[in-house]
Amino acid sequence: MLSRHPSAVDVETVVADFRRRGWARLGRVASAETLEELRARADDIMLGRVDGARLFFQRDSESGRYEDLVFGRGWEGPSLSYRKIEKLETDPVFRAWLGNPLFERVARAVVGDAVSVYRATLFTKSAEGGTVLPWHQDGGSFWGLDRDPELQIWTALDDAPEEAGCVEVVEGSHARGLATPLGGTIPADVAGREGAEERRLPVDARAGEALLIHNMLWHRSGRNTTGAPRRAFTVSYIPASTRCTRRRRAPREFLRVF
Ligand SMILES: O=C(O)CCC(=O)C(=O)O
Repeated sequence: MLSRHPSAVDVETVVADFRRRGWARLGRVASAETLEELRARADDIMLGRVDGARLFFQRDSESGRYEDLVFGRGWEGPSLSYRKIEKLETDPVFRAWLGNPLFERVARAVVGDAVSVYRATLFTKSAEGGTVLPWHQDGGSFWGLDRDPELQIWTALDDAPEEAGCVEVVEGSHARGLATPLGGTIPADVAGREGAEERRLPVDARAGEALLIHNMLWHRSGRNTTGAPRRAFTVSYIPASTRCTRRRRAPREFLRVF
């Protein structure tokens, strides 16, 4: 699956970078065959060619604006315009990728010996442009956990230059913790006060490249103007001892991967 032997990667340096800046490049790690397989699987899932009953789907908004997204509809028929597909830890192809031995080294170095997955998600920007994703953090009470998670590993399935809506970050922003107790989208006044727009750093990526993204890092992505799809797969790794704190429904159990 990997284009490099896991022991050839200087994980300690990558993790030190991640801790300091809130993000880090792991390099081009997916082999050409794996990339093909992941891309084909993404299309098969979106086009309904495989059973997606256990997955969570959300379509792009008509306008490409985040504010215009419609929630709660799930699968809306075959389309390449789904912006987000979750629960991919239940899909054999994505499950195999998220459990690769290099990600295992990274996850154990950051999270500890026993590792579970909080979420495994495809973020896609279709050839038609996709939807803007505003500044946000991936944690807070919205996530319903007994502690804030830290590590996400993001894999580009396609080239993601700036014009394709690459990930953008506010470097170092993870160090200040949550912007709001709820987590998720950063309110516009808070983003303005912190100068997020001026501090924005576009993190372009090549197909097969993986990034480490701290859950507390302010990050976002824009529309895709390339006319070609920009798909990425992101996985949130948490200590296996993490507990779900939600009360209204049965607490979630997280898949143990390492
Ligand atoms: O790929 C994207 O556009 C967003 C990625 C993201 O927000 C994440 O990995 O947490």
